[in-house]
Amino acid sequence: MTGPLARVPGAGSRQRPARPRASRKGVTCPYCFASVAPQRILFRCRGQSGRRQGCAPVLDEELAAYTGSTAGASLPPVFSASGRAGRADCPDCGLPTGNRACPECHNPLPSAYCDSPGRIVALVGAKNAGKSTYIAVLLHELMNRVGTELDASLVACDDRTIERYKRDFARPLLEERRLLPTTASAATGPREPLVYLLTRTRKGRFSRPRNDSLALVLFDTAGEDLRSREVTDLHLRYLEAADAIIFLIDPLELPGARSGVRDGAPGTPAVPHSRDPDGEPLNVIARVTETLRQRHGTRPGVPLPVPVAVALTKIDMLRPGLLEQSALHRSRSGQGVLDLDDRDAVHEQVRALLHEWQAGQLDTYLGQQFADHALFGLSALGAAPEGERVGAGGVRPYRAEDPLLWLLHRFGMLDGVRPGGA
Ligand SMILES: Nc1nc2c(ncn2[C@@H]2O[C@H](COP(=O)(O)OP(=O)(O)OP(=O)(O)O)[C@@H](O)[C@H]2O)c(=O)[nH]1
Ligand SMILES: [Mg+2]
Ligand SMILES: [Zn+2]
Ligand SMILES: [Zn+2]
Repeated sequence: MTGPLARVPGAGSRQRPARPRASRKGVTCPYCFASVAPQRILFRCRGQSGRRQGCAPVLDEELAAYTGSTAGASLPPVFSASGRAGRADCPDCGLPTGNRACPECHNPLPSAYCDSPGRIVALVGAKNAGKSTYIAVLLHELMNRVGTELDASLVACDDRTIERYKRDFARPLLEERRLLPTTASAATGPREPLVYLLTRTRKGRFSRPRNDSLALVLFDTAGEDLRSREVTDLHLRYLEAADAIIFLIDPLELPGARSGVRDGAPGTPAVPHSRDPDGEPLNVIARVTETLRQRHGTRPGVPLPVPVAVALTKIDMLRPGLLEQSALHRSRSGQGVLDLDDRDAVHEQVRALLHEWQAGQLDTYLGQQFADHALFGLSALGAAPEGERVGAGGVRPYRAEDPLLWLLHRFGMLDGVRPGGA
């Protein structure tokens, strides 16, 4: 990057960032989304792993009820104690433990999660919008290229997250290069969020390095479940607990966008998937917005405070001419910072595309309903799939991390710069 860097603190230049959830409200469990007061947090005995022998494992019925299986639910017992100190002595074996658990579902609450308020990012979008593919790719990027760039580590908070990410996302899509199957409705079986802790080391010029943590909770919703007003209970709580929303839109579903699609691009359906008005992007956004309003208790007309990143997916399908010499065509600049000039340019370009595609309503609606929304364009795969498989070049994501970088900036974890110096 050249030119003077105008460093804008993570606190944001245009709007103030959403404030962290006040800790007196306690933490929101990233598994069942219950709001838990600090003194109600349970501890789990360290068990028999250390040199000194703790309690033997027993079946944890709450945990088994949550996962829907007794496998993996035999663990040392939980007990209650003051959760403030972060440590407590097990009343049975006397050993101190720092392992904490949710009083409702008994899932682990990592200490970094209890100590720094977690951020729950809800990922929503209509059926076939590209949510599952995006989760697979975004997490991989954060664990590799983008993580390195940000000096950030992404660590799963529990073994089930590791297992599920491998089995349902990374192995099929990234290793075997098969497209992911349609996500089954939550009605057919319990589904769990993927829970990670993203920790960034920030080196101040004059201060010691400091670690900032963000609990990243991603719940792969089935687009099908967002078609009706009767969203499942866990779903509802997930949306209500969300500190930020990433909304994915398949541009091919927008009425006027098809003229902007590559001619005969492989994988282009002859007609958009949803001829069904319930699945149209604006209607899905409107249903999610209604749900959020119930939680915030805001009157219609008062914009909601939760930041919303709205991304057009699959932009590899757009005609090259449409993107040439545009902000979206450039790759993102900046290392470990958010380039605010680039951000503004991409936002404006996507806005212009929406209006050109007779989807200006979407932009207007977002502006009315949300105090803070940003538009993005990305491609998780980087190229059109071939049949049931990823294209021959493999998975080559393009600007997939942009929405998350913007949210990190909003959360005060990533500085913004204006390379122009404005
Ligand atoms: N060209 C292109 N196609 C993509 C991309 N990402 C996803 N797709 C296509 O979109 C299809 C649906 O993607 P998914 O990630 O399964 O969509 P979803 O939103 O999880 O869908 P549901 O689970 O049904 O709600 C994939 O099978 C691909 O054909 C992309 O980056 N580029
Ligand atoms: Mg899916
Ligand atoms: Zn014990
Ligand atoms: Zn819980």
